[in-house]
Amino acid sequence: MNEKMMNIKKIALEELKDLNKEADVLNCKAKYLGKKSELNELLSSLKDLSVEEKKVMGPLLNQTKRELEEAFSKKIEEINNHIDYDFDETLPVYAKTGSLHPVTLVIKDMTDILKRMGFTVVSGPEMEKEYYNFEALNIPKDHPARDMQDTYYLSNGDLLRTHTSPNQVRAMQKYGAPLKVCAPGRVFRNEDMDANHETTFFQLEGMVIDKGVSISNLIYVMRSLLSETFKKDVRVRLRPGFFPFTEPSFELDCSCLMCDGKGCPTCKGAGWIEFCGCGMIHPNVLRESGIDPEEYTGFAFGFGVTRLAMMKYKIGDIRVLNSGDVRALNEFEVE
Ligand code: FA5
Repeated sequence: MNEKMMNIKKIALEELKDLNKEADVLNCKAKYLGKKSELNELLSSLKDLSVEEKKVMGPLLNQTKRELEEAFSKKIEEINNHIDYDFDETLPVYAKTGSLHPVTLVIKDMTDILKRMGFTVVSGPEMEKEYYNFEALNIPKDHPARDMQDTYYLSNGDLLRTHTSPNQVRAMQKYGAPLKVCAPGRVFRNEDMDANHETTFFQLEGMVIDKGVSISNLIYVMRSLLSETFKKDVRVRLRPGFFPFTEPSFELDCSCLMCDGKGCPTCKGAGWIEFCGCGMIHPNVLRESGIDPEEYTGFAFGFGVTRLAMMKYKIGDIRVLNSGDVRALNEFEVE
């Protein structure tokens, strides 16, 4: 029996060696390991052996079966890793060409509009120092305002920026006053996700510092920016807000374009979507960055660009934008 078993193994492995198609390997496997295979017959005839013989042959037959199974699996894996594709290079390509992401398009539109107004585009790191994200923005350690934005801290003591406002400080310290800059970028917050909250989203920061800058300048820039971005009139409302780095502070809401302000799951029934925080730059922030608040004033704003993209392209759930699902993103009419 032992000799027969060794012989079966030898022939099976020889035959397997020359195969290069998965179907052939499977046929070969059925031949040598299937129900009607010689090896299976040997296994069935174990019952006729004496107890002593069974003790020897049983494990040997099972081991041979396992070894052959492994050899067949290995061969199939090898074949699948080396598939030669036949290409017909003359066939026409019907694949859809790529398109820009809705958020990318909104950022491009908004920065183009701001550039026409004389703003310079600047940027800063996504991994940020606490100093730029908080301290220099008039949010010292243990200030309750730190809880407004749940922060991802890094093991080296830095953090993932929770907003694009650190760019205000970096720009003021680099360029001084007068200043007119905008800074789009990705930000991160450890928040619960829902239809209009993500943990990773985009903001667009803007700031203007000069002599005699006032709230009316802020309102003018915001209004022009929004009407040009949406290419139509959108209903907005400004309400008092609180940010430690601006005084006075405001929040700007846009009438929900998914439901025309009637209330829907996207705006959670409110009819309004919060778009932006803004205000006049706090004197402490100007001073910290070496600008004299007696001489200069300024305004700053931070738009939630991902929410703007939702409204512009009528995307009811913010999570779709980060899903990376091309089929979902292709559904939106993006010019
Ligand atoms: C800020 O982040 C301030 N830095 C904005 C600012 C800049 C104020 C300059 C004053 C001067 P806030 O946390 O409200 O503010 O976020 C700004 C906008 O980002 C919101 O209005 C909203 O449109 C968007 N936003 C906030 N949290 C989320 C989130 N989890 N998912 C998607 N968008 C969000």
